[in-house]
Amino acid sequence: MEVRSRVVLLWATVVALAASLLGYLPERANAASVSITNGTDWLDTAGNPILANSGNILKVGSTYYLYGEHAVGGTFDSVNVYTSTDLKNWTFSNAILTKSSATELNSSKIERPKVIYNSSTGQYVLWAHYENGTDYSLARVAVATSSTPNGNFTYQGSFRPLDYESRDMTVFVDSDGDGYLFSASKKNGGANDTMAVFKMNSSYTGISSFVGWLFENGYREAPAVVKKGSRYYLFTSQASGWYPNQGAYATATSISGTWSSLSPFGNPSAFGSQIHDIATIAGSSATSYIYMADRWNPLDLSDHKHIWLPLTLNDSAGTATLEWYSDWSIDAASGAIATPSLVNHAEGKTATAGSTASTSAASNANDGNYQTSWTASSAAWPSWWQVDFGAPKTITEVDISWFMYKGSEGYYKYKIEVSNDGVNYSTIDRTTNTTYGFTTDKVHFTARYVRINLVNAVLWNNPSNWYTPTLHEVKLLGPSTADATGYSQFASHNYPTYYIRHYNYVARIDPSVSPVLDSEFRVVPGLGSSSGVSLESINFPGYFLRRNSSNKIVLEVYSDTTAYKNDATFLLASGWADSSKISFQSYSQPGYYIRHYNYVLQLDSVTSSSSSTLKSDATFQRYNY
Ligand SMILES: [Ca+2]
Repeated sequence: MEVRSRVVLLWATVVALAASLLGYLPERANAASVSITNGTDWLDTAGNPILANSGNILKVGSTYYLYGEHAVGGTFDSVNVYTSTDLKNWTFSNAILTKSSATELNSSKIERPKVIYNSSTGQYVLWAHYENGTDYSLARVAVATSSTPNGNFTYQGSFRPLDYESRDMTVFVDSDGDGYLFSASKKNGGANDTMAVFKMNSSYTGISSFVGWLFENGYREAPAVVKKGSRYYLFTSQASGWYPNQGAYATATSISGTWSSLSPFGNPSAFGSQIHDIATIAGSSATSYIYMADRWNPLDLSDHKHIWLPLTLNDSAGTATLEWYSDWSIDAASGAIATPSLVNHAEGKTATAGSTASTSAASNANDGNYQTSWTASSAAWPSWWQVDFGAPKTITEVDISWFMYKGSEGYYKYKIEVSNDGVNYSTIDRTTNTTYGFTTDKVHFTARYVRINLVNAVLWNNPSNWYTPTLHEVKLLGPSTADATGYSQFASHNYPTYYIRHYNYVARIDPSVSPVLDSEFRVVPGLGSSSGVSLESINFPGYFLRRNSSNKIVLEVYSDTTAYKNDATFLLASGWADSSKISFQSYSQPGYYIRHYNYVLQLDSVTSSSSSTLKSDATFQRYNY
């Protein structure tokens, strides 16, 4: 028993260590847990893109069915269904409705498809927003049915519910079996001005009654409904075309109301997404809720991303909270969710800015509140905002919530500037950004100061940028413990007054290095493997020494790729020429070591039979500070 408990303890330690290296809380380490990664292109189990936009998830037995639409050139192609048992690995099952399923689907729009199950008829019923192929004038719903969740659905036609306009919509089956339709409708003369709620007939194939209006003249769209306990939550977006905006929700204890007023959730762009459903995952130990959303690219509608985030519904307060996680995990069997244990090192630290409007302090951009913002004193560009951690922190992700004006949306060209001394800054160039509302950058640096340089904003409808530089929130995420806080220098074995330094992004050895910062490096855990180390420049934080394709050693900004990380990782060995010193073996080129040649650092194969000159050239004395 004693031995067994020690083994268990050891294994628990290994799991906890592995989990902490991955940035996840060690609790709920479970083989069935899968990671959900946002902002990437999701592929099915055959390696093809998951073509299922703005749909929903239905569970039948132990299988999850993911439904969604696929459009080609802006017109309807198919509603597709994928199956999974773990909510991550999706296998294409069928195109349940296609443009060939009915004449009126040949040239049409089918948006926001939702499939529900009617237990009294045993039928699966698909509802969707239907339009002709050219404009949004019809404002109808379409209905199709099937006796299986992934069969070829039989088209039942399209109609306006009780003759009301119906554009963005969702359907909801209450716990008593009653079905409802929520639609962006028209009450006072404007398209989508007011949301309408309808009760379905008992077979869910039509509408039996009008329930009521919601958010009069609020121009809400993208409805999604979930029920927890006795409370209903209705999530919506604003109407702003394909641009993201501030999501908001209302609650009620009866579908007929009274509904609360709207409260915001997430950041001012709903993290660059538009909601389409809330999935309820009822597991063996927990019931969890997944915010399912589309990240549309207004510049290229064929470029679409699935955004799934854990949604927190607070029973006692009746509130909903949505936070961004680039990666998180869920166990479909238990229902348990795990989120990264990353720390927002920016929050509450000393913030300054190039200029500040009187009521919009720099500290508003790192107060943890997405609604408050720092604003510059004038519309002059560029501008900057900076935070001082007070000590070096390791940052692996930069999440920025940007200001946008509805109807005149803009994306930002920016630079992330990083410094250890507040004097010398390195640059992570993001002036190529075209993502609206919310940006998330995978980075890796250890430094004390981070400055966001707001270079320009590009407004889709205006060649001149009239925005005033504004940041709602800057989150600088990283592990609680920094990679390293000191630095090292490395002297050549055979030229002891010559030190490894970078010069014009090339690594070499020189005497009397000026500035001396060029010869100072943080020795941090290897980016590609913790069995090795990586060397991060002190005056160019976020830039590491790496081998390039010519086996030269260069200084290059971190890139979140396996190739970069492996090429920037070196295994420390006892020195070839002096075992009290060190040699650096390339992690990606085993058997190759850093050596100087004509004062420039490169990789060469070194073995015990190598010449003494080569061994000397590949040996260095390390000094720690
Ligand atoms: Ca804020």
